[in-house]
Amino acid sequence: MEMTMRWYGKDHDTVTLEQIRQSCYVKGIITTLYDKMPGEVWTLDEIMAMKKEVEDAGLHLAGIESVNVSDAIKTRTELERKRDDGSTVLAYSQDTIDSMDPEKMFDSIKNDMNGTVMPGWEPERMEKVKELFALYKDVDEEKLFDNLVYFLKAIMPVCDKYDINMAIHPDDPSWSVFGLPRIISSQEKLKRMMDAVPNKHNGVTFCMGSYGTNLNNDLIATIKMLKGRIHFAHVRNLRFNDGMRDFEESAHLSSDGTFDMYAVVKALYESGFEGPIRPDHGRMIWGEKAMPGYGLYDRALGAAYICGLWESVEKQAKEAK
Ligand SMILES: [Mn+2]
Repeated sequence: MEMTMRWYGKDHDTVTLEQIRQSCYVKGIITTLYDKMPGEVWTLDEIMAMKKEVEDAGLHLAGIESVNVSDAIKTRTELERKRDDGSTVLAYSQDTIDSMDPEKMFDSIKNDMNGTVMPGWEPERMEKVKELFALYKDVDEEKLFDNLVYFLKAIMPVCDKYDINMAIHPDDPSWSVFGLPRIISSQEKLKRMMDAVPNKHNGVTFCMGSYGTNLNNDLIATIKMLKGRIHFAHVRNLRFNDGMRDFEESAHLSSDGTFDMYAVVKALYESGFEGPIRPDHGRMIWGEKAMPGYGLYDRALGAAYICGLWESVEKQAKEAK
């Protein structure tokens, strides 16, 4: 595996490539062309410039996240929930969602961004949310699934030719919010998608923080089922409070959250996973001011922890031979 960190580009991110490199644990960068609108063509020059910028900083361009094929919206209801130790975390509460209309939620999120703008959440785009909901009014799960399969089948010849791995990110959270359809949210639904386009280049991003939002999803069984089809992993813990639908993104450490991080890293290793891993969102600690979830310090701690787990799992497997 290659340890990576998501980077929002020098115009958006508070973290620099130089800082990421100095973490020592992180060797790869996950980024994208952030100013591209859905459907806009990426020129070869733009792609090569992005690659060069990362390589000039002594790092490797490990993957693209995300390609803007849709106005995907991610939902956390609080961006700065305070914990006892003074750190802040991203958190989600279904009660909050149920009592809110989407537009108000976007307003409250806008005020909570530490002055940063998260790509995809620009005010101009948020103003289009109404149109987006209207667009999805007649799209149910079956229709969305058919559209996805059509898209994947159409791009597979190009993926085969250039050996490009597609890695769809799961719905987050793994249940329907605001009545929008959810099709990548459980082991069963994942299997259906993998079987519909049975090509190894049609793979998934194993995002613990998303599949894990539904405690009925068995993370280890899902990793085993997806053997050979996981091309990217977001490895992160969650802590559930008060039932199943209120959680916060805890520290990566197993003992701080609900999941056994060792078991997940071990399952990834045993499935033959060789792709990039990123620590995903971090808490905001040590007074850092950054895009919620994307500060440097706690993600660096997460990267170090996951590298430690990986080394341990790998050495134990080799010793057992
Ligand atoms: Mn994720």
